[in-house]
Amino acid sequence: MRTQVAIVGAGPAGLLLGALLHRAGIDNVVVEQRSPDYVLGRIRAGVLEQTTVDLLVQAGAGERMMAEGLPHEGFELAYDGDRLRVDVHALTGKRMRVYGQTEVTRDLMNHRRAAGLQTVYEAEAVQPHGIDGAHPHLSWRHNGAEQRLDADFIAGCDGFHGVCRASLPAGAVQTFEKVYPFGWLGVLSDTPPVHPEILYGNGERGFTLASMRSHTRSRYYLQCPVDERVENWSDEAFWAELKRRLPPELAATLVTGPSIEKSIAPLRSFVAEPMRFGRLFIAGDAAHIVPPTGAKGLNLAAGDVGLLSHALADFYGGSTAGIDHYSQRALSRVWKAERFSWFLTTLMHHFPAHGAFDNRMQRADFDYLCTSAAAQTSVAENYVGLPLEL
Ligand code: RFL
Ligand code: PHB
Repeated sequence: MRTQVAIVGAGPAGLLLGALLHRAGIDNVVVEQRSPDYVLGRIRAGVLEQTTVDLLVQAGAGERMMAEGLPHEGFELAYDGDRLRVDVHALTGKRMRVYGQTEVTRDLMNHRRAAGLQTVYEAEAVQPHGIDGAHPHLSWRHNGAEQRLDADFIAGCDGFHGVCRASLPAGAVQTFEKVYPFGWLGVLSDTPPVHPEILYGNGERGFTLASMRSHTRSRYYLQCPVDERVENWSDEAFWAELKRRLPPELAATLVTGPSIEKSIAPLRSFVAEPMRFGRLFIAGDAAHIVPPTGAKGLNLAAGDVGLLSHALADFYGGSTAGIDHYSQRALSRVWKAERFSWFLTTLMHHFPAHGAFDNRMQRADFDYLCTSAAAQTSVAENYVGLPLEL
């Protein structure tokens, strides 16, 4: 088999890259280790930045998102009972859109099928080869048979635990990491959201997040110890703790019901540099992880593949400038999103090791935000997403 770009991973990064390349007339094949149902079963992101929305529309996969996604013009921060609404639209002229990662993935899968593009699911032992030369290829096993895909380039969109970054020679990549001393326990339920906008709360009992997928489906999170087990949390226990952490006026109106998904995610910041090695590019969670506070992970993945699709289109148009600058351009955006996610995580969580001084610093940060238009504008422009400079 031969193609122009071999894409490893059928998450949002891989599928969006495939759709954008197809739009640019560049042939591609996606190779994924899991089944389509497994990929669709992962409940993750919910908030799309303007840039991600624009890329999905450009890719030709944005129709349902534009019809069903909920436009959001602001969000709230609550700190020990005090509430601040950040009016993102008034401060930046832009808006977010609430639309689940599952739906983004489903739309991109359907788009790929309708366009007749090839996707290999349940590929075992995927391995990139020859990235130092001009003729790289991928190998894998499918139903016991060895398979090979020759390509001009390989795009590693295979997530944090993927094979592409892991297969690079030691010393070729520098990594930066911070692990936070807590995780997020998340619940999805078919109940109306407690608040029309996304609300991040911090207080004595720790962080909480009230989000949604639609007017009838809620998504809530609670900060929990890093070694917490989901089996320890009945639905009743979750709702009771959420009520204690929400501002009392919201807790009083909370509608509860059975959970349809419950899981725990650890929080980490991670960056691998550079994002290109010869004929291999890495993009999305394969190259970087942000803690979910600030909703940057999926959006960064979309930004990376937006840059990469332009770089590859330039290459096939006769210029190597785009691929030569991909890593540096992507990382410049990535580090700013890392900074913002770390800032919002630090502001909105209870840190077990913090002393009285750190707690006063946190409170001062929140008070400053409440009283400074400049500080609110900075938060708003980062939350809605920094522009993609192509
Ligand atoms: P993915 O989604 O992990 O997809 C990678 C794909 O590669 C496959 N794969 C392989 N395929 C072949 N061979 C191998 N050896 C392979 N190894 C792996 C995997 O099976 C998978 O299908 O990475 P991608 O595409 O880079 O997308 C990144 C996003 O999924 C991630 O950043 C977000 O989900 C993060 N995130 C959020 N991001 C936002 O922008 N907004 C949010 O509101 C938001 N909320 C969240 C989140 C992540 C969370 N968790 C669980 C980590 C909330 C949570 C709780
Ligand atoms: C979500 O709805 O899952 C969500 C919203 C905002 C975040 C993270 C996750 O910052």
